[in-house]
Amino acid sequence: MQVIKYVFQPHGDERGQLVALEEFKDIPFKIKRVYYMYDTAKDVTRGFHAHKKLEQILICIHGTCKIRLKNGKEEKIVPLEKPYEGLYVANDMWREMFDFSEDAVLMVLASELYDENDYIRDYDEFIKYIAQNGGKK
Ligand code: T46
Repeated sequence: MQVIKYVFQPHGDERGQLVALEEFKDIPFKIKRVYYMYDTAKDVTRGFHAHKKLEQILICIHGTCKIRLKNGKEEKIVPLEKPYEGLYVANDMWREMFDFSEDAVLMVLASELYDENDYIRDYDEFIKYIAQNGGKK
C-alpha cells in the first residue's frame, strides 16, 4: 500500500515560518473545501469511513495526531507531526484519525464539496465497494 506524504516548502526568515499551498502545484487537485478539527478529546478516534470520489490532503498544522489508512488488504499508520507535512488520502481508502495531542489542529484540503452521499461509513460495505470498483491504492 502506497502512502503519499508531501513535504511542503516552508519560507522561513527571522520572523518565523510560512507555508503556501497552491492547487495543482503543491496540492494535486482543485481545492474546493477546507475544514479543520481542534479540541479533539483525548482517546477519541474520528473518521471510520471512506469516500467514493473525494481526495484530500491532511495537515496537522499544530500539535500531532496519527492517521490509520486501510485499503481492504493492508493497513498503515501515519504520524502527522510537522506543520509542513501533508498526507494524501485517496478516495477509496478507509481512514481513522486518532492519538490527537491536546493542542492538535488537523486541517484538511478537500477536492469536493461536502456530500454525505460520497461517504461509505460501513466497513463491510467498503470492502464490497472496492472489490466492485477496483480499489488499487
Ligand atoms: C474525512 C475526515 C478526515 C460538515 O457540515 N461539513 C464538512 O465539510 C464536514 C467535513 C463535516 N461536516 C459536519 C458533518 C458532521 O455533522 O461536521 C460533523 C462532523 O463530521 P464527521 O463526523 O464526518 O467528521 P470526521 O472527523 O469523522 O471526518 C472528517 C470528514 O467528514 C471526512 O471527509 O475524510 O474528516
